[in-house]
Amino acid sequence: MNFLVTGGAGFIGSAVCRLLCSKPENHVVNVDKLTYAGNLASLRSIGNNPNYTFVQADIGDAPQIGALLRQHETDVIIHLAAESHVDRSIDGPSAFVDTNIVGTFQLLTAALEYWRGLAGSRKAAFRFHHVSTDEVYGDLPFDSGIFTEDTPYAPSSPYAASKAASDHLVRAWHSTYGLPVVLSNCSNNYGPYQFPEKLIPLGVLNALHGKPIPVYGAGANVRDWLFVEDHARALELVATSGVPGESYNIGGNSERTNLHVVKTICDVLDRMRPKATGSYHDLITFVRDRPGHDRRYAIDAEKIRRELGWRPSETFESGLERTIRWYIENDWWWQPIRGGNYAGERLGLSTEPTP
Ligand code: NAD
Ligand code: TDX
Repeated sequence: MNFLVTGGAGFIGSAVCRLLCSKPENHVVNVDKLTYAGNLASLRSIGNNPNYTFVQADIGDAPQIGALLRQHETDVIIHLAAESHVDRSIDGPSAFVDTNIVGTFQLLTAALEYWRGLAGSRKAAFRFHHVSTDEVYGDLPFDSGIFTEDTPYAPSSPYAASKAASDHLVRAWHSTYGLPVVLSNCSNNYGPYQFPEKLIPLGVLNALHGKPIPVYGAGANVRDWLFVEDHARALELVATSGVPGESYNIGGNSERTNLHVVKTICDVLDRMRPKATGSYHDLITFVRDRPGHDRRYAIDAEKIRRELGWRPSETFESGLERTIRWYIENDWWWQPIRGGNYAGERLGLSTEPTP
C-alpha cells in the first residue's frame, strides 16, 4: 500500500513512518515542512529504507501535494502535520490557523482532485485519514463525563479550536464531495522522540539537568495518557480498515493528574538515576496556570476496540518507564534541541512560580 504521511518528521508522525516502513509491502512518502518540531533524526532508523521517501514541503502547497499524490500513486493519506503545542497557540495563534485550518483545506483540495482522477478499485479504496485530538471536545468536570464520538465540540484553546475547524472541514469534504475520509481523536501521547516542550519530556530533561519541573496551577488537571507506539498502531488500523465518514476515539484508559505524572517521573528517576543528594521531587515547582486550561479529558475508546480490535499494549507505568529510559540513553537526539534555539525553557506564559 502506498502511504503519504504528512508531519512524519514530528513526534507521532515519525512513529507512524517507522511502523509502516517495518512492513516491506508498504511504501511511505513523508511530507513535512520541518518546522521547529520536525526532526529528521527521528527517522534515522528508516532514512535509507527503499520503501521510504522524504519530501520537504508545506501541506498548504496544493499543487506540489497533488503532484506527489500522482507521482507516488497514493492509496492512503495519513494527515498529522499541524502546529501542536497549546502554549504556543496562546502566544501566537496565527501559525495554527495557517497550518491546521488553511493547510488542511489545501490538502483536502489536492486530495479531492487526485481522488476524482482515480478509477475503479483504486478510487474505492482511497482514504484520507485526518488525525485529530480529544481537545476538540473541551473541558470535563473532575468527577464525571467521558468523551465519545458523539460528544459535541467545545474547544477551549486556539490550538483546539484550529483542530476542531479542520475536523469540520474534513467531514464537510465527505458529506459534500464524497471524499472517503476517516477521522481519529486521540488523548495525550508520550514516548520517545517527543519534542521537549510537552509535559513529560520537559519534566524528564529538566530533572536530568537539575532544573525546575514546572507544574501549572495546583497540578490537579487530568489528562489521559497513551504510549505513542500504541497510537501509531491505532492510526494504521483506522487508515486501512476504518469506515469512510466515521470517527474513532483513541485513548489509553490512563487518567492521571499532572502532579501524579511529574511525581511518577521523579520516582522513576530516583530509582534509575539517583541524585548525589536529595530527590528529583525537590525540583517540582508550581507555576502560574495556563489560561483556559481544561480541567480534565477522558476518552471512551470502546468503538475502536469493538470495531477494529485495537487496545493499548502499554500501561502508563510501563510506557513511562520505557520513555524515561529512552531519554536517558538517547541524548544524541535531544542534545541538539536543548543546546540550540530551544533551551528547555517554557515559552511565554507562566514562567513565575505561584506566589
Ligand atoms: P509535532 O508538533 O511533534 O509534529 C508536527 C509535524 O508537522 C512536524 O514535523 C512539523 O514540521 C510538521 N508540520 C507543521 N506544519 C507543517 C506544514 N504546514 N506542512 C507540512 N508539515 C508541517 O506534533 P505531534 O505531537 O506529532 O502531533 C501530530 C498530530 O497528532 C497533530 O495533528 C496533533 O494535533 C495530533 N495529536 C497529537 C497528540 C499529542 O499528544 N501529541 C494527541 C492527539 C492528537
Ligand atoms: O510545563 C508544563 N507544565 C504543566 O503542568 C507543561 C508543558 C504542561 N503542563 C500541563 C498542561 C496540561 O494539563 O500538563 C498537561 C499536558 O500539557 P502538554 O504536554 O502541553 O499537552 P496538552 O496541552 O495536554 O496537549 C497535548 O495533548 C493533546 C498535545 O500537545 C496536543 O497536541 C494534543 O492534541
